[in-house]
Amino acid sequence: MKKNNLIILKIGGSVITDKEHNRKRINKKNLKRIAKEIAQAKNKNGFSLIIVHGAGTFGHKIAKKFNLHQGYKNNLQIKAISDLCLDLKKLNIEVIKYLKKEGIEAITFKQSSAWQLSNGRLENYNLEIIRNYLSLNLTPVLFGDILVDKKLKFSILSGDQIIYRLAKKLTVNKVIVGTDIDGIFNCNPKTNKRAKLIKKVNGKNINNFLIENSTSIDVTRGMNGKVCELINLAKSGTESEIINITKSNILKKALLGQNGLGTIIKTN
Ligand code: IP8
Repeated sequence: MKKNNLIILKIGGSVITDKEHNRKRINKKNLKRIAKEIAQAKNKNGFSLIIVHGAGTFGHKIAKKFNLHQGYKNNLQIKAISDLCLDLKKLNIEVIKYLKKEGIEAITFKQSSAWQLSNGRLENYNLEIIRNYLSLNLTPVLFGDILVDKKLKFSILSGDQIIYRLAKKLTVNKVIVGTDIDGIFNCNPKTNKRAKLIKKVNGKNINNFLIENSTSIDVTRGMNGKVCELINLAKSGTESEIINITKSNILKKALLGQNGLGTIIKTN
């Protein structure tokens, strides 16, 4: 693997699950197309790739119902943790299956068996196994999950925090965050037709934008949570871009090196 040839891609849970009806179902059409676009780009440019997918309808509803993001409150949460883990595993298996169908040798890295949180933030996370997978030309696939937490007993790790942690420690060429909207807007584009897309966001101008909370149930703070992680990432020297991967070929273009397809998050 060439050191500077690594792309980290987040596939938003809202894109690959049935967010519209809030059902625990895969959005097969999107997942199939996304896997195809990844394979086409990878075959053309031969980059290494780490994929992180969100939980979508397989995670946020139950996490919210039992307040799993807030840590231990009562024993009803215990069954919910086990149920949530099973659902996340089912979603992850589907993602892996679709990727493999397109010839991408994807492999799950189960973050909750290897890493721990402290107050919702990752602590002592080792990337050795992920590095080894990459050197074997495997494509590690991680996902938003529930982890043991030193302070809260357990909490939720978002895919966006995973992106931040990975990109901070690895030498990455590009960080792409795929969602179901075109990027960051000056107000919520789902509720306001006059919302304007912001092409570049940095630590200074971010406070000028009203980032309303996601319109769906999201325990990891939707777009706000995402932007916070990406601003932190930009501050540590890695820029990222939020793009709409529900639209055909946007992801493929981004993977092939095109910039300016959504909102770029950088320090200056
Ligand atoms: O969908 C959240 O990860 P995200 C994970 O990346 C759970 O925010 C379990 C809700």
